Amino acid sequence: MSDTLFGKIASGEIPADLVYKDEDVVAFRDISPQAPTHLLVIPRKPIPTLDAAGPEDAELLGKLLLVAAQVAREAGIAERGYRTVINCNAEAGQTVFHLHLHVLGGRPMQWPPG
Ligand code: D5M
Repeated sequence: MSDTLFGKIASGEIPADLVYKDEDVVAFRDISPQAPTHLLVIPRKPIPTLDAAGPEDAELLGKLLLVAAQVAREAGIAERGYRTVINCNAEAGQTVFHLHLHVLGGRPMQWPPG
């Protein structure tokens, strides 16, 4: 169930540059940063996509957002601004099928995104 790359990072089987962890959520630096600060926030629960989340995950999804805001503040990107992104499925660019929230900051962002 947790044998994706991010499941293995959550369990500690594969190392990552962790910035936060608790019983439900882990956050770490993206290995291929798209901004000066690029963090990933994941649930320990192996939910493959946002589309696969259900009502039973409501509290966990809320916690992901709160942890994203916390790690953004701690990284020093909150005051100037940052972007959160969840890519859902292939056409949106999702490559790792363990739900993850990107936190990007430290440079001006463009809109619309590519
Ligand atoms: O985002 C998947 C993201 O995962 C992408 O930005 C690269 C990142 N990635 C891939 N492997 C690792 C490891 N080992 N550590 C940290 N970050 C990693 P997606 O939304 O699925 O395209």
